Amino acid sequence: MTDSQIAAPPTAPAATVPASTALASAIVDTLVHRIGKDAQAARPHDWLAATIFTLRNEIIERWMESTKAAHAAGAKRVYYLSLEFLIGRLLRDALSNLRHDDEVAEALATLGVDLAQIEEIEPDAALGNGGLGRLAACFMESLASLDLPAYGYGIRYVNGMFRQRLDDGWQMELPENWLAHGNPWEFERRESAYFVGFGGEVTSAAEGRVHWSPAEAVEAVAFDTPMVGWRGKRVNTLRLWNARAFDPIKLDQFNAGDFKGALDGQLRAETLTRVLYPNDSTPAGQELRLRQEYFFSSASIQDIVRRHVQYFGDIRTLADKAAIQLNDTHPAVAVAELMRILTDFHELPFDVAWDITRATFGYTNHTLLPEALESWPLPLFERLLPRHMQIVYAINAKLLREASKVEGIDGRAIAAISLIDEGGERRVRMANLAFAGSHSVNGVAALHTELMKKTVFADLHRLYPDRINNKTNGITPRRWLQQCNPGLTALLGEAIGPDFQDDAAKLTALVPFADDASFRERFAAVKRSNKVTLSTYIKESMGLTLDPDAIFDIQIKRIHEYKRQLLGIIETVALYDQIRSHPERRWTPRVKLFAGKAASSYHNAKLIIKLANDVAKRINADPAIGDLLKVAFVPNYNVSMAERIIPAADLSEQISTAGMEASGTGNMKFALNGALTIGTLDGANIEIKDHVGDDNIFIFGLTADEVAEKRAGGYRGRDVIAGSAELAQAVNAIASGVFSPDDPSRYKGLMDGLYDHDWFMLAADFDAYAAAQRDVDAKWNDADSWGRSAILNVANMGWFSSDRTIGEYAKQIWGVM
Ligand code: GPK
Repeated sequence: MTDSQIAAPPTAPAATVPASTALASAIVDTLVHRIGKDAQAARPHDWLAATIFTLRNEIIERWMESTKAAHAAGAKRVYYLSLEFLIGRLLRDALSNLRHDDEVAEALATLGVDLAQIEEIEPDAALGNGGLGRLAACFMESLASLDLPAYGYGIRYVNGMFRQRLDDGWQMELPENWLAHGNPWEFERRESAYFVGFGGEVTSAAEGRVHWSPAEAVEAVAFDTPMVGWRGKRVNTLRLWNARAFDPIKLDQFNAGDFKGALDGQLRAETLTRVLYPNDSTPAGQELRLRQEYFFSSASIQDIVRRHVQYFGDIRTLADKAAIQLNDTHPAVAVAELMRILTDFHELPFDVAWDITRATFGYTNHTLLPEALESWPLPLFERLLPRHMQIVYAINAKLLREASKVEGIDGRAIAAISLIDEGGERRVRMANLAFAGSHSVNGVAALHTELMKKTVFADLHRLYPDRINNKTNGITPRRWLQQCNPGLTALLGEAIGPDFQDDAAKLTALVPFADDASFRERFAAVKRSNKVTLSTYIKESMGLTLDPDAIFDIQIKRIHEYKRQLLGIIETVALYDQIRSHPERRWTPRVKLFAGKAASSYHNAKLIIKLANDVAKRINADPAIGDLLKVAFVPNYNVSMAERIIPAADLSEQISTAGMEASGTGNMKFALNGALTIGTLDGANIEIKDHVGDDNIFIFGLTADEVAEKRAGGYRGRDVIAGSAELAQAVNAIASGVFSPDDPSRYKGLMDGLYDHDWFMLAADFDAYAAAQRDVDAKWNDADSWGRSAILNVANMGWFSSDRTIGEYAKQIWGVM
């Protein structure tokens, strides 16, 4: 055999049509027949829709296969109930997971269309506020990637998270209409519709049976979105409910000339799924919110029960075939809803129903903030859900009977365990209901889980000592490394091969490269190139020029006092003052970026946004500072913005008051992309430190225990501020209007708060934080040391893949692996 014989391919390639050409004609065909436009008339949105519809065909086939396979295997299914899914864009995710990105880019290029450009116009599906909602989205992706049959259940909000505009530095909230151009990803399932009732009364019938006749009802209609796993291995369903009136128009009223009244029911129903409450870590407390919670919980439980009975026949085996996870307490009423269906419809005895319910549910807690614990005024709960109120009482009676038998549980503990808060206005405690109704209750990072046992759930934990467990959060490395940082992904592939894409734990193969000078150079070049890309965006969108060789120091997350954006701003002001006072010193150039939304009713959070903007305005315009310090507050932070910013970060700010951030997940995204963390011993920062190593992270400040001690010991910010010249100078400058000459007293109250209570221990941590920042400068100026640490961060962050997290849930809570 000759060489030329070996080399010759068996078929002549010239005759076959390249895949991209076939794909291009498929896209044009979709454009013409589905969108109704030809290539000449098509606008970018039309190309986007045509591309998605074309890709969808393959997704649908895999989707059906996945569903059939689970059915044929009689598999147990996972149901993730969440009032929030912060999905972001789907096109790049689906293309990348199906490994079609290059092919589609090529096909579109032959049509004169730039894939990157049409990816940019896809709206973010922002059906969530922050970390909790994004976690749900990462979990959906990992469930599919691990080939686990799973459904996400939530609400199809017409208006998701608001769009943030800054007017002279003040946050303005504008509605975000993500459905304006239609949503090519969703499938309306008119056949999957359920009756959801509210109000009315409960009557007793024969043989102790009860009958609830609701005063009003809406129909819940399913909209399904495919969730594509890595390599398209599996496609799961995200099922979002839309509310619809049964009787969309009252014709008699309409004919009588009452047009508005005729459409009342429709409007009332639609209002239910119209908007996401833009609160993060604080309950909304309004009746509409409780209606939303019950609406989606009821529809989801009905759907789950229907599927189980259809596939398996016997309702008593529900817990063997269904694991329902409650994402925080927002769906906790599902516990009472399942009890209602098991007892009122399937006529199971109460105790049997209770055993099934507890075996089916798991509950995840996401915060210890006492103000965030959801509870509903009892009269409201009873008026809206009279049958559920009875069930809650019955569960409570059983719970308190059990509790009273346990040694060491006294009257105080009983009151704390009770599902009803009897102190003052009586309220239904949703966290206690979720805890009692679940076989597993988990926290989201090791410290958080320990604090759950010691604080909010101390008494329930004494009653059920085996129930609380930890599942440290994770992030999907597909979106948060491969898709958002193609440069780094390619470099990693060259160094360690492609295996890390299938198993993020394999990133540890990168460890030896930290000591390879030429690799460090290439790694630094990728980071620099990402910084240039971000700088271009900031220049175009905000008109601000950034120096890509400065440290990119970034704090992006919801604005919350406990997250301490204010600490970052005050330290910026202190640094500004130092540079001005000592221009002769060799300062390390920095870019400080902030971004995040504030709940519309959160006064201090909005004031902190304004302060960041005021500080930026003054510093950026100061000729004495030049390029040494630039500050920007980037408007309208969302998932897509995070994907743009995180790959360009050098320094990740994770500076919450210790004990207050349950986990954090942004912290994981930054470290995975090679940023070093400056942070407190809080949430998952602790575990990040354990993984990346003490030399590769900047830890500062009080521990959670020390914070608790200080709070108990009459700590006063005033005393600390008096003892720190730098801090006093910065606080006084802000308080006296240096940054707000148009309204000198604007920040007086905010700064007074630091003197008077300083609940978040900003003053207490300031000096340690400022010192850590100077350590950052020193390390930055030793490029080898910085580069080594950055690489070791990437190498050791694989454990924080949401595949690992979901694997733990699957084995230890759901029993599906
Ligand atoms: C916690 F309680 C809540 C909430 O209402 N919203 C929310 O995003 C976050 N969270 C925590 O604050 C983060 O520490 C955590 O990483 C995230 O949930 C996911 O668990």
